[in-house]
Amino acid sequence: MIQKLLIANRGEIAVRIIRACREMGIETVAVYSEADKESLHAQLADEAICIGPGPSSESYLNMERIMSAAMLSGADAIHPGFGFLSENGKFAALCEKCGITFVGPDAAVMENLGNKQTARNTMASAGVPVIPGTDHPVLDAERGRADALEIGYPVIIKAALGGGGKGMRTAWNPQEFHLAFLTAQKEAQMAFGDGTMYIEHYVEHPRHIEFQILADSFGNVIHLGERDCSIQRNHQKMIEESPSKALSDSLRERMGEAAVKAAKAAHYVNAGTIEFLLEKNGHFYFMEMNTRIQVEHPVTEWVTGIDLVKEQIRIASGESLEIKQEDVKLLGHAIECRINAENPKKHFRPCPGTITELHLPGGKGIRVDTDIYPGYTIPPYYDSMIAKLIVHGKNREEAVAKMQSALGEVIIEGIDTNVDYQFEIVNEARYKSGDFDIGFLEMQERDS
Ligand code: MV4
Repeated sequence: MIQKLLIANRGEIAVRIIRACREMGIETVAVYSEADKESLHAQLADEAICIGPGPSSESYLNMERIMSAAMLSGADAIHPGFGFLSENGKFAALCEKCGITFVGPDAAVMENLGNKQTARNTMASAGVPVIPGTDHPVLDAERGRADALEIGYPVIIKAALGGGGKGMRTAWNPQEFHLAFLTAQKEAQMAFGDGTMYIEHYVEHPRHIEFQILADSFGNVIHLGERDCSIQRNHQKMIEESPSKALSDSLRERMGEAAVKAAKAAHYVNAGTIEFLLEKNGHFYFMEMNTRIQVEHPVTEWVTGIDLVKEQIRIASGESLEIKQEDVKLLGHAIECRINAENPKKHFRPCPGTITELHLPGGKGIRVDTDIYPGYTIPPYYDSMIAKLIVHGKNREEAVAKMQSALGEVIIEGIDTNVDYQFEIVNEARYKSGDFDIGFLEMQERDS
């Protein structure tokens, strides 16, 4: 049983976790940086402990300070949220060592999946479809060049410790390979301190489809359907929805079975996400597995009626899943727009500052997950996402109409935001048709 939980995070996700705990009768401990003294999460928690200066490296990424706060407050569990330490195997291991429940999978499982090459091999051995590619680490360009020829061009060179687009280059022919490899490897070395690479055939014009899974410590694994996250720019997701227009019931069943198989193969426990690339012809491939609660979890919550954060906490407490696969029904359609403090007209430059005026939409089928309030000053140190606007309708058409209406109502003064940019997207014919792939926003930018 978890009685007191420390949230090793900030912003809207910290608030989201505090709310789940309050409903469950669990005491909450917030940690906050000196830049977050006025933050909502620090005010809403039962206790709040300052863990250091604004820069993340000295606060939200500092394992020792967070662990000290957990010890000091007598917390018996830590929820890492997303970002920061959420996928750090060393932190999960430290929790284990200190006798604190980490709300997530155990360290070894996290590290196996964190290495995209070993994750690929785990999935391939279990019979989960993976993209044709290397089954060994690639450390030098010459070896890679031979592998690429065997795989077939175009290829994509990825960092084993990467994910999210860093340390990644495509090569369209053998002439391009050498430079692409060295560039990707150098970037990987800089970002992750490791130049281990792997190579895959480059899949053109796919959708990004991810499956939410829940796994308890008794070997029960279920999937909660998919999220279509194809609307993104520079590997930053902008709009996510569930269900995906690209999935028939039978494809959903097959991809869902593959997702469950993937989680079982990894000996996964807690909430997790299996990312797939889906080709237009219906072929799908495992890409990576995320071992955290994700930003876009609310769309799944809305179509399934399942509270994912509560399930995470129940699973971490050692409870077994009460939901059976046949009980999971996807009802209606949900869409999420990420609202960022940034200026789309200035290359999406982040725009911290003070919110002078604020109106957020509401009503039937509208949910806003945020930590902002009038007079709040957004600090410059963290991610620019300040709110998530989630809508639910009986079908995609109604959900899109609701998103158009809700975005049109938002007033955030004092800072620049991407609200108008999001409004334009959801009013585009191509977006409304639902016929898009991961190139949608890049296409847009070339047009305008
Ligand atoms: C790919 C791919 C095509 N083929 N792998 C981007 C981030 C990282 N998670 C993997 N990514 C991709 N891997 C193969 N073999 C295309 C991408 C990709 C992408 C994937 C999902 C959503 C948006 C994307 C944007 C550009 C590239």
